[in-house]
Amino acid sequence: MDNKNNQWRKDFPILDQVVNDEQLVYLDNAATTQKPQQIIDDIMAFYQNDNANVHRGVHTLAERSTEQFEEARSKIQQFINAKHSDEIIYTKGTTDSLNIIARSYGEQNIQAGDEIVISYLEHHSNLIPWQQLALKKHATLKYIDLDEDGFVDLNDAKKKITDKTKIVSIAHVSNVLGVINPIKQLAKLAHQHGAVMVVDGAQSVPYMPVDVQDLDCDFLAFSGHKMLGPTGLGILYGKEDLLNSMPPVDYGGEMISFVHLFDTTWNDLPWKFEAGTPNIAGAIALGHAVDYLNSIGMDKILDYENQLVDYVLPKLQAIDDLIIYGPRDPQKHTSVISFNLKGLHPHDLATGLDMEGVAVRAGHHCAQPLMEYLGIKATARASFYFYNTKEDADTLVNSIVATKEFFQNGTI
Ligand code: 7TS
Repeated sequence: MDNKNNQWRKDFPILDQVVNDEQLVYLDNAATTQKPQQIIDDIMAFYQNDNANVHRGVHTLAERSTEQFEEARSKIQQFINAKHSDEIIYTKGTTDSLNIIARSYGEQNIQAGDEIVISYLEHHSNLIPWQQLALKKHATLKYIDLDEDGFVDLNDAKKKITDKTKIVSIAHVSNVLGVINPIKQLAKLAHQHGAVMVVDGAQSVPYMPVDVQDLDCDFLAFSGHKMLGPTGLGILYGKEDLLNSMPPVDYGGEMISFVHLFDTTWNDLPWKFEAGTPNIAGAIALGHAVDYLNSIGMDKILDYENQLVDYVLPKLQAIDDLIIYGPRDPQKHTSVISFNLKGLHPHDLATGLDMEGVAVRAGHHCAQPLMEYLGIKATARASFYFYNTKEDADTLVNSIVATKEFFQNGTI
């Protein structure tokens, strides 16, 4: 698990650079992952050889680009084990996908007095759409408590999810606490009460095998850029019968069947939800990203990252004055690790780490209600991917110690 023996690292040219006179150690993968050279080449090749708008022309380039665009959809369908490829909607990202669910399914199904249930650890993308929907419809927004490790608490979920609940929406993996939430049980609970289960998969789909049929979730949202693909392209998965029953939210080209002067009929799935020219190169590149991830195997990626956590978490726990959030047990912690050094603002800590070449994120991580729940303002956060190594972990640990000494003594 050192840099030389990591067979994937060489595919990521961006990692091979010096910042602030130090070798870059990129540990901000929960924000966005780096892209392998193969994907960068594929995007260039598309624009060099095949670029044309999809579904519009009978000419050869249009056929080529449409074929690749739809082939990528099938790859993504298989990747999350969806039953049908028309259950895969291209969106701009997780945020866009969640907003579409709220504006389409939510607007159609939520009435005054209904309940929407989320949790305290949600990213703003899985909070504000529900909060605003509840405000607009005079519905009630309820928050499930977290247990002492930071997991969404199933006992509290049993109290909060009632027959009034229409939507339950929970992050599969937290972008702050590094916990994997019990989605399967939550989906069962939601269904027992006649509610739909929405899963924010932004941090889980890149990191572990995700099977929508096994989870029995009704919707899943995720982003291509957190799983080796380009920015601006994400996925909304929904069960076919639900998507068929939902109105489109954006109007324009592609999403129509017939337009008359005073009314319009909608296109079939998935295009009903894909108004306008989509991010064609992005979708095709995400298909290639899925190929790349499959060539490693999602089980292997999960296993590799678990080994990294086993290695780094005890070392971080051994640093005096370093507070680590989420489970103490490495077996329960994903490779998203948030921490604070006592007496130091996380931005100062992240700046100190940047001086050592280590890229981490600091801030509220778009989870202000979670920060409030934890009684803090912000944290620093290191997040690993399969191209990170034990050497990267050692550099992180040594750099935290060096930063601590610098701020305590003015010297390293
Ligand atoms: N949900 C979770 C759990 C996330 O971690 C993020 C992005 C989103 C939703 C939104 O994804 P987007 O692709 O639509 O922006 N999280 C982070 C993060 O933790 N740092 O930067 C982005």
